[in-house]
Amino acid sequence: MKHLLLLILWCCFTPAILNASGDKPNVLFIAVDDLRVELGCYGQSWVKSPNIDRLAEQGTLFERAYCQQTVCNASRASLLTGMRPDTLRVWDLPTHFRQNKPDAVTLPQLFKNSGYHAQCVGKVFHNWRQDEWKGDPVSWSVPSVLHYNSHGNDKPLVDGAVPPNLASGKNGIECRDVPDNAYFDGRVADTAVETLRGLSKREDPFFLAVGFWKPHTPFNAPKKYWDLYDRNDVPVPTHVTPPTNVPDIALTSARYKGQSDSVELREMHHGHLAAISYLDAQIGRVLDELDALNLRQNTIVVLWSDHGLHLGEHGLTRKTTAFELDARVPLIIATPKHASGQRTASLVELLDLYPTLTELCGLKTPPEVEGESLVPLLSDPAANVHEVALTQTPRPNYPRVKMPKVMGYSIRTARYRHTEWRDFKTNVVQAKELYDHQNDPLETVNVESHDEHRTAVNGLAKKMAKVVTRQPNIPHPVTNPSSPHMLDLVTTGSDPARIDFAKLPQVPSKHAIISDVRDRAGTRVHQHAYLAHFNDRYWAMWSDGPGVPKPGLTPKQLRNVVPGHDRPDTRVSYATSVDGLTWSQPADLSGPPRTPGFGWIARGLWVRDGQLLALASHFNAPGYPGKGLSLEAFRWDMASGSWKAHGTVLDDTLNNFPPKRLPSGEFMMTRRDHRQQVSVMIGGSTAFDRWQVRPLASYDAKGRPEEPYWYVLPDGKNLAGLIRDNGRSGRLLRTFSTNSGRTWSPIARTNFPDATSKFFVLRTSRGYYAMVSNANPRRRDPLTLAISKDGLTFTHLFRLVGGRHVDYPHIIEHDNNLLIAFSGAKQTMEVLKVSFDDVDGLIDSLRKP
Ligand SMILES: [Ca+2]
Repeated sequence: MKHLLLLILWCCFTPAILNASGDKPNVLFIAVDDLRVELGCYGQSWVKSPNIDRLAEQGTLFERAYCQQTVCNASRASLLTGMRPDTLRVWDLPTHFRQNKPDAVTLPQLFKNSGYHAQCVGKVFHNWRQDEWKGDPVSWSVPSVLHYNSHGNDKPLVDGAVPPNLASGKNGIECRDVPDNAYFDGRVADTAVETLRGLSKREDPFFLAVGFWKPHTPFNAPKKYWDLYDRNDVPVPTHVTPPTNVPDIALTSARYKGQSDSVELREMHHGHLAAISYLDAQIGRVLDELDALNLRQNTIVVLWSDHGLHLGEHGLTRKTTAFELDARVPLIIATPKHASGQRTASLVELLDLYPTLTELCGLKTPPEVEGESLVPLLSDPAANVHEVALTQTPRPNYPRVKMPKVMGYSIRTARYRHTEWRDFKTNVVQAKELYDHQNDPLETVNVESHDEHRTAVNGLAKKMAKVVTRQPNIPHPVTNPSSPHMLDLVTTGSDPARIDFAKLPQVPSKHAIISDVRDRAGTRVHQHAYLAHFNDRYWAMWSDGPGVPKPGLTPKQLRNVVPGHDRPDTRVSYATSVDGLTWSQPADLSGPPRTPGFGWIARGLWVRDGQLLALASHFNAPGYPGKGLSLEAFRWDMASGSWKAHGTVLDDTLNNFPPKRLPSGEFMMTRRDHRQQVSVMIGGSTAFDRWQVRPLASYDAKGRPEEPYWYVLPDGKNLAGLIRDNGRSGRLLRTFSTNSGRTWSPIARTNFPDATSKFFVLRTSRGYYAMVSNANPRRRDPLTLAISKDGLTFTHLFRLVGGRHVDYPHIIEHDNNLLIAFSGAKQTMEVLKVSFDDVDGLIDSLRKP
């Protein structure tokens, strides 16, 4: 009855729901570059910005809006992903946010994924110097246009001869009598107008981002915009020296050392105003078109600038400071549903735009988004969403793919700006600033040490501590390879001691036994499981040798006790299966050892050049040390249906897992030699036996590295190497390579628990990394599955199998399943078949609400 009622309700309401989604508002998202708060609508009456002023009258103007970082790339990446620069680890120009957060869902991408047509005209994502990415193509429904270039390339494009430059030409300043579309922004406006006309005919709602390049330097607006101003009336800054008592670190090397009223400074400000008016005219054309197409009543218009600018003030030119002039930005939001002509003095951050727009359009905000929705302020401009607004800037001010040495964190309250310069590694405060905007709006005196502000300083330090929570020491292959951060579970966080191995969520699976010698009373051993899928069949291989029963135990007890192993005459066996669950009878692969007293140890299946190779090391038993060690290959001969000796892969080698492709196209695998030194072998592409050996780690290093494994990180370039620690630290060790395995960073001990037994990591077709290991440092029980999105930090830990001794896992992926092989008490060869949908279901069930 209840279901019937639900069905009736569903039938009644579905058309209404569909209709409602069809009424979603459009978004016109206007980005401008380096526009500080210098506009008519912000009270600077000398600025001619009639179109932006008109937009402000139609919507809500934010008087205290602040960017997250005072430089293009970091500010834009933060706004467009909804994450702070420290979360993204993007503080410079060359780093693209997807290098660190490959799965970030950007604001336009979320709209695209929610049924919107998302399109980009002009500079929206920072892109220059990120040639590999050129914006963020996955964010948009169609390729971006006019979005990728350098400001320096914005030279006049006209028919015939270029009219003469009537300005000085210093720093690219130009005043030429050319049409608007001689420069980038005129063409951006032309294209945006054209695009709006096309979008007005579509059924689906749109998210149109229009990114203008001005008033970023060079100041080269067409002459008619220069003519709007009389140079003699152009206001120039009165304070062209650094604030009193300012710490050096607050300044940058972009200094202005001239007088407050020099010819040079006056021209610069004239050019800046002309650039603003030129920008304003282009924005006006786009807004006029929106009105002409009757789209305004269903379109939300947002205008923002990525950060501010200095033009002589404080003796500085350009940006990347923590001063108000760089941190504060114009922000206007005009919606059809909220009152027009509103102004709010509430503190807001550009980070807030993401959740504001999702709320306005009825979309679900991703949990990673760190801003606050500003919708309450649109309804009530006197409301508050933030106690403080946080802006940051690193030192050096352009760190270029390196970790910043110092970070300037600056908070703005209604009255004060308080800045702390902190050592980025230790978090120790090196310098402080305080500006009292009530008495000193131009920030001319740092009053941090003034007695009358003592109480304010203490309160601000507390507020700062609240918003600048110390980020975990997040790993990065280039900027932070020594970080220990590898475990950060959604359930119990980063402390491995908090993991309750008895209570891990169980992964559903199908189970099968390939081979079982537990009825041999500990006289036989099965270990070192390896899998492959080749020629429509699953293949398994393992070490199969004599065992030494533990004395004094009954045959029943011996079933679950690991026998002595790695004895002479150990051989390699194999079996095959069509479905991964029903296996053929085990059969001999290696034959007897070639030298008396030696044995074979299984080392993995390698599909190379359309052939299936089985790798096995020939070793001097017992154990692996000693001369005569070699890695040998066997080849599956299809014609005879048997294994043939194929030759020596490399002498003095015990690899850990079969070779895998590097980004360079070569193969690589990790190895140990007979002296237990750990290295990588690179090559294998021109011939199966052609390799170069490079050191990975040695016993001289910290810890006792053994059984390493490696994989390519999501950036497609850098490698992570994980190593178990035979020194019994109980943690996995980690190293990174940024040059395809040729050199590796110093080994760091991570916070990921390790039972000092073999483990394996697979990058799955679902995008995440799956690691199967013995994560319980106390015993080889259970076998666990750990999941990581970025290959650096593992966020989920599940139980695969346990209640007994289990080890030597290997995983492969085939046909939407994981097949996981392992050994039980070193006397069985077993497999688990796990469906990706079940793993996804487990991950979803642990998602934070
Ligand atoms: Ca900028």
